[in-house]
Parts: sequence; structure tokens; C-alpha cells
Amino acid sequence: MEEVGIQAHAQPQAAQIRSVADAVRRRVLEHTLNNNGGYLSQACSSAEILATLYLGIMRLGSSQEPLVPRPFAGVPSSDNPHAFTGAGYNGPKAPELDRFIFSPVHYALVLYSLLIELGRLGPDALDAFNQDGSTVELIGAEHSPGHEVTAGSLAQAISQAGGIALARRLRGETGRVWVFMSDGEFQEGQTWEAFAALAYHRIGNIGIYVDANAQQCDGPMDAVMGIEPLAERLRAFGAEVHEVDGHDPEALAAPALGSGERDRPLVVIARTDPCRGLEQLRERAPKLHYVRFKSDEEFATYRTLLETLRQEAC
Ligand SMILES: Cc1ncc(C[n+]2csc(CCOP(=O)(O)OP(=O)(O)O)c2C)c(N)n1
Repeated sequence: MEEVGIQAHAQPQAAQIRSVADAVRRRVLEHTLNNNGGYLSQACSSAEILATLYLGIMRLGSSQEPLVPRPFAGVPSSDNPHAFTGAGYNGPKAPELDRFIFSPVHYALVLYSLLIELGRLGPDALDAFNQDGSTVELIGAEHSPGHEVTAGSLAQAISQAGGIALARRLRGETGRVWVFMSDGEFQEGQTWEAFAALAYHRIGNIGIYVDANAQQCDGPMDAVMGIEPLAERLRAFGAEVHEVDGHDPEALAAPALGSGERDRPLVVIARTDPCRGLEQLRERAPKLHYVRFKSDEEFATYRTLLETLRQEAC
């Protein structure tokens, strides 16, 4: 085990996870200001979930990839031996190590920012964000840092993760598969087909964390197509379901660490606030999905907010 450098398992302090999550929010805000646009509310809602997964739940080895991401080398095919995925940022593939499948890939900026805070990506990695020929995509894809599959068409990753989990079980591997999803993906039919398949194959080596921020691209979930009662629906589909405060690292980690062998998927519905840590964002409700500042005044307000957050962090 030591050769692959397992980084998560000794329990970090909740305070450490909170501090990393706040740093992720600051970095995403800074990037949103510099680019006048970004998926900012996703950082507010998911920062603790992703930080808890990386620091407190998943068994991952050290990054296998350079701090400055490699350029895009083409899509995988039998004719392209150079293609690669971004999974190496999550460590090597090994039977006893976990795999991470990142599904709502418009959250990519949040994941890149977390990888930077964790030292798995260099601090300048965002310079290549959304540039032609770069893997640091606006909408992440399989070659993007921290990503293993392409899932820009939402709700595909859960099916791919289920297949990976089944294959791992058949091979006798002890590592688990962790999936991060957004609540909007539960408006998609493929998600429910995937859960039916997970139940049918009694797949217990998979854990799914859902950022239930009650938002999607057209506004509040309930105003588009409600998904509740999500926990009851998932239980009816055979999953073990926990609902937790998605900003509380201990509450987030508890279901994952709680028990040993399972014969059903674990789902943690993390109830989150899409404005957490950036109260100013509430003024933009009900549409929070993508933030572009509308005026010089708004731009200046958020610059000041970033400065305040930086000072508070010192
Ligand atoms: C299959 C598919 N349908 C629609 C979209 C367009 N789309 C992009 S993001 C998004 C909202 C998804 O909901 P969620 O991730 O919960 O929104 P957020 O919390 O980020 O606001 C949609 C519908 C897509 N990418 N894929």
C-alpha cells in the first residue's frame, strides 16, 4: 500500500476540510472575476462535498500527472496511442485503491480548483482554462484533470461508473468507485435506468454523492421539474440512502465510513446552499447557474468581496 502513497484514510480534521473548501470558493470567485464568467454557485454548494471526498473518504494514491496539464492528445481510439484521461491526477489505478467518477462536468472549475488546493495541480493550471488545445476544459471531458470519463451529456457517468464497479467486483478488487453527481441529473431518465441496473446486479462497491443544491440551468429544480421525494425514490430503486447537511464534513463522511461490505449502492444526498459563503449571490436568485457580472458596480462589489474573504482567511 505504501508504494502508491495513499493520501486519504487517516481522518483529517473537519476544520481542514472547511478551510480547503473556502479556498476553493475563493479561487473560483477569482477566476470568475478574471474571466467575467464562471460556475460560481456550484463552488458554493459543492466545495465541502468534494473536499470531504478527496480528504476524508476516497483512498487515492499520489497524482501521476504533471502539475502543468498536458495538452489535448486526441480522443481515444485504436489509432491514437497518445490519448489519455485525467484520472492520473487521482492517483494510479490499483486493485485496492478507489476510483473517482466526476459526473456534472460543468463543475470542472470547482474540481480543478480543489486539485490545486490539494497540490495535485499547479497553481497556474487555470491559465489554460478554456483555451484551444488545452485539457483544462470549461466543460470537463475524460482528458481533463481529475476526470476519467466524458459526461458532458449529463447522467451518463453513473452508468459508466456502474460498469466499472461491476468489473472491479468480478476481478475481486477491493477498491471502491465514488461518483459525484448534481441533482439536475435526477431529472434524466438514464439516471434511473442506471440505478435499476445497480440494484439488479447488487452493486455495493459504489458510493454516490449528490450535490442537492435545488438549482439547475433554468432556475430552481421545483420550477422546472421537481425530483422529490428523492430519498424515497432512490430507496425504492434499491439504494441505501442518507440525507445530510452538505456543508458539514463529518456528516458527509459518516455514511461512507459507517459500514463494511454492502450489496447495494450507497447514496448520500448532500443538501446544499448554492450561495454558501457568498451571500451576495442571493441577489441573483432565482437564476444562479452561471454567473456573468452585469455592470461595473457588480464587478467591483465582487472584487471587494474577494478581498474580504482573503483577509478573513489570513
Ligand atoms: C443530457 C443533457 N441535457 C441537458 C444538458 C444541459 N445542461 C447543462 S447543465 C444543466 C443543469 C443540470 O442541473 P444541475 O447540475 O443540478 O445544475 P446546477 O446545480 O449546476 O445549477 C443542464 C440541463 C446537458 N448537459 N446534458
